[in-house]
Amino acid sequence: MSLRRRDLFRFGGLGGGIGLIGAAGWSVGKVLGAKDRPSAALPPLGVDCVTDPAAASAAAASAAAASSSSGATSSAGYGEKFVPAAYYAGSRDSLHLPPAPAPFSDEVREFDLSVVETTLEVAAGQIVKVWAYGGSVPGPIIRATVGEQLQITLANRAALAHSVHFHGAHDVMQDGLERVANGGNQVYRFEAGPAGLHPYHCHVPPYGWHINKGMYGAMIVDPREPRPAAHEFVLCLCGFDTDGDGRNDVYTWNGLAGYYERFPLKVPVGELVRIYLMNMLEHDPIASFHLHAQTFDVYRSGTSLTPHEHTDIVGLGPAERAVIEFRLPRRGRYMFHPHQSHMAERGAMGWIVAI
Ligand SMILES: [Cu+2]
Repeated sequence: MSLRRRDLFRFGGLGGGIGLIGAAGWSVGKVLGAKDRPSAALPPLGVDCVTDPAAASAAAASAAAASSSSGATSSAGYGEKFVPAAYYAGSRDSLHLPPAPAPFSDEVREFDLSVVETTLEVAAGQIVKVWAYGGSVPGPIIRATVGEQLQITLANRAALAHSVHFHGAHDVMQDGLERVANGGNQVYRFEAGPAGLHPYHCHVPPYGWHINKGMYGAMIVDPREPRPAAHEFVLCLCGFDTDGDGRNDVYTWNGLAGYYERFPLKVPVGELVRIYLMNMLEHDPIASFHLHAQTFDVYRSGTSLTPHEHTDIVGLGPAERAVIEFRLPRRGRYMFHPHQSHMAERGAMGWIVAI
């Protein structure tokens, strides 16, 4: 069962604090003069700085399990309940390892983004129905060099209408706004550009719903003069509203909650690492990527070869993306996560291991 927002507040002391303040006759925001101060000891404000909310939550879950025999599990820590089973090992490889950059070609590069309906166990025991480009969530990584001709085919094998709209620059007649009905087939042709990282996603309204159901992916457009060789990864922040209340209950990098907590990315010590970051969350106005214990260069949207910033966190609004580069100077586990803690604690915490 998913952890609800009300549970987050239940043990945070916030509601209890307000209640106690009200019971004591204090109004929020009132400034007390010396003569107003009660002589008796002040009542506790109810803001509990001692009890670990996760521990309290775990204790409550344990108590609930004991009383209902429902089998509820602990949610203490960084979302252990979300960590996927061992047999998921390697299942994200094709989604976080982009194809190697290829030399510029005059040949048309062809990609298949046909849409199927399938299911995805986004977190342990939480299976959601998804629409999947090319059968995966996120969809396949598309990679080309700037100026190359692309041909993208979408055969819609799902019941509802869908489309694929690419970010970046292209012929407006190839913008992917038209609905492709069940059984339909649409071919999009455009020139790759500009160099950078561009998401693609369904644009059939309500397109936020379609995106939340898994309809997005990454397109890497390489500059003619390639970026320096590096260990490259794609990390797409994905959210899932599992109960239909218009808010995300599970947060993932590349579709599976807790995946990079159990199966960290591995890189050699001291070698250049490049991550293509993308935020494809619906329902959250802002997200971020934060790396522990090391800073990185940020190339916003990847459209410049000069870094915009050197930092340890980059904010990402919906559909925003960034290319980041860094080296990890010593062996160890380097944590990464959105700095929005509810996202980290609901599945989007991971590790990069330097070996
Ligand atoms: Cu769609």
